[in-house]
Amino acid sequence: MSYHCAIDGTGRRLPVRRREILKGLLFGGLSTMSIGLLSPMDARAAERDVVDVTLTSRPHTFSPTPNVTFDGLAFNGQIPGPLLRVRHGQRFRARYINRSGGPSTIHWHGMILPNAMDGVPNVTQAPIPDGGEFIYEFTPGPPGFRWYHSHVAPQNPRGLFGAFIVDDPNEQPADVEAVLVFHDVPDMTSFNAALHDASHAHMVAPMGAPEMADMTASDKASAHAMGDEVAYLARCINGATWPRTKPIEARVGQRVRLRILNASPTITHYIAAGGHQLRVTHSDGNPLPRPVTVDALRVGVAERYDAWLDITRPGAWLVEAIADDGQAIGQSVVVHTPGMAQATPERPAQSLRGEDWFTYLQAGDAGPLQHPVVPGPIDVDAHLALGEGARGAGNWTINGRTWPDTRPIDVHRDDRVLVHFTNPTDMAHPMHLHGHVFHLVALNGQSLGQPLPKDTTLVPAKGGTATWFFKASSPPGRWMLHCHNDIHMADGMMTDVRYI
Ligand SMILES: [Cu+2]
Repeated sequence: MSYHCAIDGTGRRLPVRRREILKGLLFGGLSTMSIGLLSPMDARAAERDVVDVTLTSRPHTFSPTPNVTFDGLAFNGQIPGPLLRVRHGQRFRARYINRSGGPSTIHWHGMILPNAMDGVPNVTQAPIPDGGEFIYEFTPGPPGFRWYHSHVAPQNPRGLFGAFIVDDPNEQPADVEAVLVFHDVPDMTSFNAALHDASHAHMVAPMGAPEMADMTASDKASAHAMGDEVAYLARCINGATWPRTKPIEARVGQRVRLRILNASPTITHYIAAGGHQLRVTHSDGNPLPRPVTVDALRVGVAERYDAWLDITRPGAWLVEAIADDGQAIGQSVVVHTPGMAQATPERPAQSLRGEDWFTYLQAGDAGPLQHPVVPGPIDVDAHLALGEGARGAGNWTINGRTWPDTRPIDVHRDDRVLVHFTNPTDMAHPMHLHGHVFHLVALNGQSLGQPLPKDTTLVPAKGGTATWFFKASSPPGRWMLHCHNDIHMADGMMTDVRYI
C-alpha cells in the first residue's frame, strides 16, 4: 500500500492506486514507503466525508536489524502501524479487527473525542476479545500531529502504535515533510523484570542530560542500573535502524518539516541534526506560542514535536537520537541534497554540554512564579504527588496509591482546573491526560509567560514540579491521567479526570 498523495522531492505526483482512493484508504506503510514522501492529502480525497480504515492486529516477527528477531505485534503487518491522515473536519471510522492473541483496544492519543471512543479497557469500553472487532468513529481533532496505540499492556511496547496526522486546511504544506516515529524494541525479559523493579538494564541518555544528573551515587556505582530500566534490542526510526532508514531528500532552499514522535516505552529521547539547528513550531501537535530554535530536542515518551530544517547548502546530515552508547547511531535518518546520498553524513554532537536544547522554560518564556498562577477563578485545584513504592516493590504511585485505587479528579462541565504535580522520585515522568489539550503554566517554581499547549509533559525529577491548566470542556466521561512510561503505568501510576 502506498501513500496515494505522496509527492517526491521534485514535486512529481507518485502513482495512485485508484481502488484505494475509492475505498477511502488514506494511509500507507511507514516501513515500506520513503518517509520523505509525505504530503497533505490531495483536494479530491479531502472532499470525502468519511475516511474508512481497517486496522488488524496480529502477532508479527519483527527484524529491525539483521541480527534482531522480535516477537512483536503489528497493525496491518507493520511496525509502526500505518500512517493515518485526515483533513480536519473529516469523519474517521476505523474498523479494528483484533487478532493479537489477547484483549485489545486502540487509544487515539491527543484527540478530543467522545469518551466511548477513547480506547481505555474497562473504563471507556470493554476490552475487545481476541477474534473480536470494534468500530471507532469520531471527527479527529484538534488539527496536528497525533498518534494511536493499544491501551492494553504490554501491546504498545510490542508494536501496536502508529502516527496520525490531522491536517489543518489553513496550513501551507511544507516543501518536504517526514514523519519520524522514534521507537525502541524492548527485550521483553528485561521489560518484565522492570515491572518488578528487578531489571539490570542501564539508562540511555546523552552526557549533559538531566537524566544523568538525576542519578544517585549508588545508581552511578551500579553503572546506573535502577531496577526499572528496560534493555532494548534495537532503537529505531519508522521500523528500521540506520543505514536502513529511508533517506529524506531535499534541495537547497527547501524547508523540511519533521514530525517527531517518541513512541518509546520508557526512554526520553534527545534528537538533533548534524549541521543544523531545529526550528520548533508545534508541541504535541499544537502550535507553540512562538517558534523556538534549538540545537536539540528533548522528547519525553509520547511527546511530539514539529521541527524544521532549513536546507541552505548541499550536503548530507543525520537526524539522530543522541545518547552515550553505541546504539545511538542506529536511531538516525539521513537528510541529503540531490546527488549527496552516498556522502558520509554529518552527525550532531553526542553530548548536550554546551548545546542549547529545548526546555519548557525556554519555550514558555519562564519568569517568576505568578500568584495566582492563572488569572481568574479556579474551580478545581488538584495536587498529585508522584511516588515510588519501596525499592523492589514494583509500585509507582499517585498520592501514595496505585491504579485502580487512586482517587479521581472530579470536575463539572466548564470547570477551570489546575493540576499540580510534585515529583520527589529520581526520574522524570511523562504525564499524559486523555481527551484534552491542557496548558503547562508553571514548572519548577517558575511561571510560563507563554503557556505551552500539550497533552503530555515531563514532570522533572528530584523535587520537580509542574502545573497544568485546562477547562473541562471536553465530552463528558472518564479521562485517564497517567505516566506514559509503560513500566510506571502498568505499575499503577494512573488516575482519571471524571466529569460528574
Ligand atoms: Cu513515570
